[in-house]
Amino acid sequence: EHLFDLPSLPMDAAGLARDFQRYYGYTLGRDSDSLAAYYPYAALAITLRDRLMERWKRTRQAYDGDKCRRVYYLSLEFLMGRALSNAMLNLGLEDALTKGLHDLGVQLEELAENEPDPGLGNGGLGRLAACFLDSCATLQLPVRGYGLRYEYGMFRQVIEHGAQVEEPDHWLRDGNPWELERPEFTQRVQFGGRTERYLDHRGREAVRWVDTCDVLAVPYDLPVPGYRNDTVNTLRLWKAAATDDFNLDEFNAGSYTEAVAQKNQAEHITMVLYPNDASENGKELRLRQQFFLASASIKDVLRDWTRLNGEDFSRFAEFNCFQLNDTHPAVSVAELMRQLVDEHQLSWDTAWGITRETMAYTNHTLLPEALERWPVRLFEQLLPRILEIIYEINARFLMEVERHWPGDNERLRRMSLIEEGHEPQVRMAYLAIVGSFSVNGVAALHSELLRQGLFHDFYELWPEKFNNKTNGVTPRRWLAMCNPGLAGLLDAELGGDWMCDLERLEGLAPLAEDAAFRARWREIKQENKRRLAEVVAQICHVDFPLEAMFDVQVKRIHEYKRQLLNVLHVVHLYNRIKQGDTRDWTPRCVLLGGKAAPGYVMAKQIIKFINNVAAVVNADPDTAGLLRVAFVPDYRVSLMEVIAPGTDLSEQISTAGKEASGTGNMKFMMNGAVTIGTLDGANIEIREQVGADNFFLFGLTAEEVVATRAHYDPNGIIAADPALREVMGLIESGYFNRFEPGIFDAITLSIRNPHDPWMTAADFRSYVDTQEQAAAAYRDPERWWRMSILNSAHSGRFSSDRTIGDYNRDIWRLQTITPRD
Ligand code: DL6
Repeated sequence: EHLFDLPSLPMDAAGLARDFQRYYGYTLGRDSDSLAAYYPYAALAITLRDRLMERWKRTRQAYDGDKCRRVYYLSLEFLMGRALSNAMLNLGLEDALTKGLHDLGVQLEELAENEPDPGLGNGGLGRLAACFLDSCATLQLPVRGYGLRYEYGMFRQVIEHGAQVEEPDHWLRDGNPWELERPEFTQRVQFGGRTERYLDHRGREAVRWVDTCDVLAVPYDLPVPGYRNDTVNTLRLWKAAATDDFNLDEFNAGSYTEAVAQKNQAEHITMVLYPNDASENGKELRLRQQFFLASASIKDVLRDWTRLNGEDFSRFAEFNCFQLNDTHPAVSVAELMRQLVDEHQLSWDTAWGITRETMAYTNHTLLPEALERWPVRLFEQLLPRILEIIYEINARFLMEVERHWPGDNERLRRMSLIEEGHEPQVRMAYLAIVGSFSVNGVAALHSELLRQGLFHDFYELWPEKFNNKTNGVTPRRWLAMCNPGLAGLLDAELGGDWMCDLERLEGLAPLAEDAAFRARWREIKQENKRRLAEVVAQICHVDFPLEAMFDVQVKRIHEYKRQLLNVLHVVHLYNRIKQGDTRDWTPRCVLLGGKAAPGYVMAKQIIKFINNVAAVVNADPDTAGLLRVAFVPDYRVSLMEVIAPGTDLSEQISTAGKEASGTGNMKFMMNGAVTIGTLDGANIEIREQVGADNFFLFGLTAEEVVATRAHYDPNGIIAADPALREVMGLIESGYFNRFEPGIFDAITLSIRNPHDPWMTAADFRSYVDTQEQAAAAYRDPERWWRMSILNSAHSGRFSSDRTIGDYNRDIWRLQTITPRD
């Protein structure tokens, strides 16, 4: 028993400094000859991890002791960002550590910069998962994340001659001080093989999956601290490892190299994150990753269940809920069925009842190309038992459809989990819907479009399953941590703890009328702009004068997000400068950033186009003091932490009906940026909150986009609008690619294409006019800073604490659990 009785650790400056020194000198064995900046960071990380460790254990014990209902958030992506500052903030140790380290001659801020920024996600969906975990811990909800421990995260983006080049990101090279390997909870995951019928011990016909190639799933746990509340939840990431036995077989047969090759194949599963955010790419390895996550995580949960309850599953659904982050883990529906039926001998009906009461599915996209389908043939080879189960689910489901709509064969074909055709496919979204009790979209418009469009048949069958959960972001990272200047002001004006009750920002609204307060607000923004300008100067070698309006669009590069529309506006401004039309000019610094999926040719061309335009604009002396353009390479969480606080104008300009929600829009708003945007995703709710006067709205609505499609005539629009005609003329003349003829032809052709799904030309005029209004507002500082304050003031709704509260009220129904001493 004494073994488990740990003494409490000191939380004061001297005690922290002592531990830091000990880890640096003893545990890591470094001294003055070690020049690597990594080790001081690692020593501090261990110092903090120790402080989390006791709380982590107590949280686990509280959950076990209470035998409470729990949620498992299954996601192929968790884009956590750096852990150190977050742990420091949540433990309330910033001041003590700054002092303790200062006494040792170490600068905390510099040291924190040496933490790698783990990129285990593509963008919105992965970062949302991270914000959710933060909120769950802060709200003291028993939620565990399950994901994959990719050896290589999102690629590092380098820009060479204006074009994206991908470099591997070996983020684990120096180790990861935050993770705790837990080999004792290793699971075994099956692949391949065949199925076999047999009679079980009760003489009932049963199925087993045999002759499989197994892979081990080794868990690595990461602590997820709540904000100053002693709760530390867990993110469990699985690493693939070869089993010893199959190595041995090969080895004994004298095929050493083959044995090693098989080991490599097993370990490949968690080698790399697929860098596609909005298109499925059908690779076998990706399906392996999905099943690996599903199978290991469900086994982990069932192991825990049987440890406490034996083989009695009658109350399983009451105590467990799996939230599927998009369709990536949707194979979990079939895998839970398989484990319950084949491994725990439940009847089909009992197992199906449990599955349908435990699974909940979140959809994150309306783009048809992002909807996952897997070839039946691939399932047959890789997961033969899972395919049988999917067929059985489908057969029973189609009987239900038939009962509801007798004789409606067209509907049966539409709703089937199997898309027939020359290469039959499994429709993963339908599997997720059929197997879940809840289906949600991530913003009001998105959820409505799911009900009325993509999932309409299913909505007609089960209207009660469908609901909306508007996204949110954590105000700890996205305000308190990344914007210390503003956080200090909020502390002073609103009292502490606003970051746990973000609606309290409403208290800022009356202050927007106070000139002295506006002046302080402006000073803080200017300081944040200075920080951002420093980064831009350092990385992009472009000078951003602080009095200019900082106009920012950072997100994945995708045609539907319309970075092109932004660049057309830049070219228009440039053209005006060249024509001497600079009356009432607002100096502007346009910053863009984002990664293109490596196989997405058009997105890569857009990056090249942005960089070429930037080079021409910035090199032209006529633009001095009027216009600057920069593309910041390798956009990632830690960069956004500098970008959001330093932004004046937030660009949220997707084609209406295409962006499910957006979450960058919320980060900018919280930090006092004003949005220029379309009526898309959560923009609509942002505008509702802040009021139409404090939001620059432009463009077609989702309905108008659909209605315009049949008679869309971009060439007519271009011909009729002199400004757009000149912009297109300039680009088509090769002005931005003098020595690279033809490289932007695909771009201009796409804008001129009557079938352009993103309708860039259609929104150009209203975008340019609205940009002009934004520029005019910026020239009126009192008006601008009022708008800026009101944006922060009304951003409370977009705290992920509110979102998680909504999930919990409608879907999860968890009790809060407080760890005890
Ligand atoms: O819900 C998080 C985030 C939304 O804010 C974005 O609007 C949406 O594009 C993104 N979706 C994806 C695509 N994933 N899939 N499938 O990242 O989700």
